[in-house]
Amino acid sequence: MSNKKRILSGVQPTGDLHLGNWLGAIRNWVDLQKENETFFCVVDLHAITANYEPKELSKNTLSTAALYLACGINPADSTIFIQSHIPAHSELCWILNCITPINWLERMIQFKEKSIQQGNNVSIGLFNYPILMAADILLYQADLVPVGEDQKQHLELARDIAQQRINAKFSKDKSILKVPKPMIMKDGSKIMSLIDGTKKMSKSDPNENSRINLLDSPEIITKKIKRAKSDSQIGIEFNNPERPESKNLLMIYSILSGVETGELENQLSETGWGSFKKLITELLIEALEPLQEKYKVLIDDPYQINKILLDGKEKAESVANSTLSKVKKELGFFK
Ligand code: AQP
Repeated sequence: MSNKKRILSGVQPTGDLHLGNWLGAIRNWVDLQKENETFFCVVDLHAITANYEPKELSKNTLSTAALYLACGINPADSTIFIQSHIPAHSELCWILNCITPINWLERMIQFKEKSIQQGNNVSIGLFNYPILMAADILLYQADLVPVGEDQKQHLELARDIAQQRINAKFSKDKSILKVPKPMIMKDGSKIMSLIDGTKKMSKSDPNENSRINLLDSPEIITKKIKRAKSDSQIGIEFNNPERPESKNLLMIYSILSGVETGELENQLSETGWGSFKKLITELLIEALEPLQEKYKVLIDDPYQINKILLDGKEKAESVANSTLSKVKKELGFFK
């Protein structure tokens, strides 16, 4: 038996992956895959909880998988798969729907925020999103789930469902589902919008200038950073709550350069926004170039990606199906 911890995470193929998805999630997954048993999925069933174009969904699903690989997720160390390829996700989701109190979902902040964004077009799927996420995690009996701060509440819900609604209710002496723990990453766990340092950088923000996409060309990166919100003060600070845009760009700079934020604050105490923006533009272009090169090679070779996703499906499905059978047996389904 391996002592490795099992880890599961995923990104929704709702659009072009951005700097927040990389620095807050995928970059950390790369570091985790050697020491742990890692499962990374493209959560396409989650992506349809908002309005979407069918053609875009399949294009984004493939491109998200290719970006995982380009960012350094290695199929020799990790299982990479597409959520909808494994029907057990939807089946466990239904079972969990039936045992979760509705008021647990009514507290979810992300639903409240996203339903405001979506206006009168809100689907039941959006409300149900955290249950599907719980099914994703619990199916793999994950020990740890790397989550950004924004997803912490959803992970707590998955823990409560496993503990209080499945294990405590349906099993007296043994636990049916593993109760996962969150792995909150310190740096980069929340990268903010370039045009409003108090809002999360997000794929679904209608303003393209709010984010740097991982596949943005050097020209586009230069343009977006030029337009990024700044303030009238000299010096780039990290700890001044009145300057969220300064904090955000300094954090990005620190992660990409590997230099501590405190040291950068000292180095940049006399620097104006114009010079700082040039520095961060150069750093971003340099950091994204190798990843973009790898992406181009991968996306031109669909055979290779399809093979990786098929292998991933087989590995993931055997774990998922075994958990689902166990849950169904304990919950009284006739076999
Ligand atoms: N701004 C961010 N900073 C740090 N981490 C982030 N993540 C997303 N945005 C940031 C992390 O990326 C992983 C996958 O996210 P997701 O695509 O599944 O869902 P999301 O959090 O809803 O991401 P977006 O970009 O905001 O997508 P849309 O706009 O479609 O909802 C998660 O680990 C997340 O924490």
